Order: sequence, then structure tokens, then C-alpha cells
Amino acid sequence: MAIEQTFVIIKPEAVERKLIGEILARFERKGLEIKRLAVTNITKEVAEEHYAHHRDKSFFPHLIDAMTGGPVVLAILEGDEAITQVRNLVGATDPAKAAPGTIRGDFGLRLPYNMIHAADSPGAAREEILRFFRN
Ligand code: FUP
Repeated sequence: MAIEQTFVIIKPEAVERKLIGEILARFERKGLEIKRLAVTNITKEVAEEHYAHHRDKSFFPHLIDAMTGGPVVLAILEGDEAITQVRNLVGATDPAKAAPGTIRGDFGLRLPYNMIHAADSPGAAREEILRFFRN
């Protein structure tokens, strides 16, 4: 088991619905450590950079609007195999298909509103931590 750090964004729709505590509690109960935590707003520029790999998709403008529609929570989580563990707790991308018991399966109804972003690889986690926690 390797100790890893991963990065998540609790998205505006989850903050609006007062789900910050509920979501962070799931990570804490799993045994992960919260290493950094911040409430902030994501600019359009940073949202576009973060989702640059989806730039040509039809849903891109809706995704950017959803990410910039209100405050978000940024978090760095640490623990054994944290990247996989967190992705398992988060569930499938489409909340309509995500399993009950997962964050997206329990709280989301339809894309692009899937409540949370979680880094999907060690490289993505490093890149995203640098992008969102520059200081
Ligand atoms: P994930 O890594 O699970 O967040 O999935 P993706 O990188 O494929 O998707 C990034 C975001 O794009 C999702 F959180 C929501 C949005 N999206 C849509 O709105 N429609 C789609 O068909 C696919 C993704």
C-alpha cells in the first residue's frame, strides 16, 4: 500500500445544497486525512484549464458554467491508495449511473451536476494540486 495524496473539488451545486460536511465526513470515515482545505471561487480561466481535455465537447460550456456558478471547496486528501479510494467513494461520472452509496450516486441526478471532481491518476493529482494550491 502506497501513501498517496489526491485532490478533490466539491462543486458549486454541492456547496449550495449544504453537502460539504456530508461529503468530507465520508472521506474522514474512510480513514483519509484532510491535508489542505479551502473555500473559494474558480475563475472561468482556471475552470477551462482544468477541463481543457473536454474543450471540444458539446457539454463544455455547461460544465464551465456549473463550475463557476458559486463557491467550491478544494481539498487535498492523503492515505493508502488515496486516488483509487477516493474515486471509489465518488462513483461513476454520470450520477444517473453511479451506484447508490457513492457520493454521485447518492446526491446527483444528472450531468453536468455530479457534485464532486476527484483526480484520476497520480500525475493529475500533482498537476491539479499545483494549479489550485499554488501558494
Ligand atoms: P470524471 O473524471 O469522472 O469527473 O469524468 P470526466 O473527466 O469524463 O468528466 C468531467 C466532467 O465533465 C464531469 F464531472 C461532468 C462533465 N461531463 C458532462 O457534463 N457530460 C458528459 O457526457 C461527460 C462529462
